[in-house]
Amino acid sequence: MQIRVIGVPMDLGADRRGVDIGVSAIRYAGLHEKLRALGHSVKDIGNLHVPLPENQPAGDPHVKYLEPIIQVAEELAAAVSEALLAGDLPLVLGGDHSIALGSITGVASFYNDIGVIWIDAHGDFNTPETTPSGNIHGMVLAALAGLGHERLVRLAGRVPKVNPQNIAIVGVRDLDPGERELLRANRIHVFTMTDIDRRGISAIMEEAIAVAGHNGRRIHLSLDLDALDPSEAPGVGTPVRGGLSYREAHLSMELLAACGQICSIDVVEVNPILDRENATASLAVGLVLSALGKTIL
Ligand code: EXY
Ligand code: MN
Ligand code: MN
Ligand code: MN
Repeated sequence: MQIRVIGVPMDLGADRRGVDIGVSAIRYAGLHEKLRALGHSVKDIGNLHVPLPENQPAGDPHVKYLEPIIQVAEELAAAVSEALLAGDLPLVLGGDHSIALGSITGVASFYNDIGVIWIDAHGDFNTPETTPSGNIHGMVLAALAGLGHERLVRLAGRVPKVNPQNIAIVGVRDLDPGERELLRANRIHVFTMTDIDRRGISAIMEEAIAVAGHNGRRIHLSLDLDALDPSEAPGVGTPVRGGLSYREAHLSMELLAACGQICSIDVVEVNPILDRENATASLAVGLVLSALGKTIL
């Protein structure tokens, strides 16, 4: 299959702490060569332009850098749906998790009904009223479910909405009080590290795939590298101890590859400034290869 690589050097959603250079770090980790070695062809369209505001945003501090994030999301949505129209699998490289607003909007505009598997230590389900930081990378899933700032919700709602019941979050271990309530009230399928410890990642991923991919629905995979334990993935913007092991993460990807329903992938929150010899970027490449069938004989 042709993989269309789209770089989005965005770190405004994470308040500018360096995840924008994660895009280059992932490419330097041998992404193209390794995808080709797996038998895929690669079309890399380079990086979208991300405006760099000079200083702290003048707007609402509860949604920092709203305008440039929306502008990039619009462009990314167009690039992703164009890739799908060409029969390619869009592989979106972040950059912080706010870019998923664009990638998922693009996928939803192409497929009428999609599921989302969101692998993350966090819920990313805050609104401007509940956010402790004003960082939009912590609000995107709420916006995709129709909650939060009206400009973010409107962008996501512009296309067939992602049904909140088709969303599964895996790896959660750090929720804010407000988002916990919103996740509960909206009956989002949240699989925490407690669930994983109790039932094992295989059972959890089978259930998450059943939720997101019900009736053969296409699935968008949004992989936040902070879902892994910081001992495996130190180079992330918001590390949280007690995450997925190396094998739990790879088995998750291998099960996703085996289900055959993945239509698009985000890889986000790699922060080379905090990394050790590009280990996290290399891990990200390895996980993408597993999601694209590396262990399927
Ligand atoms: N829940 C915290 C906030 O909303 O600020 C931390 C969010 C981190 C988001 C990273 C991308 O997963
Ligand atoms: Mn406000
Ligand atoms: Mn995230
Ligand atoms: Mn996260």
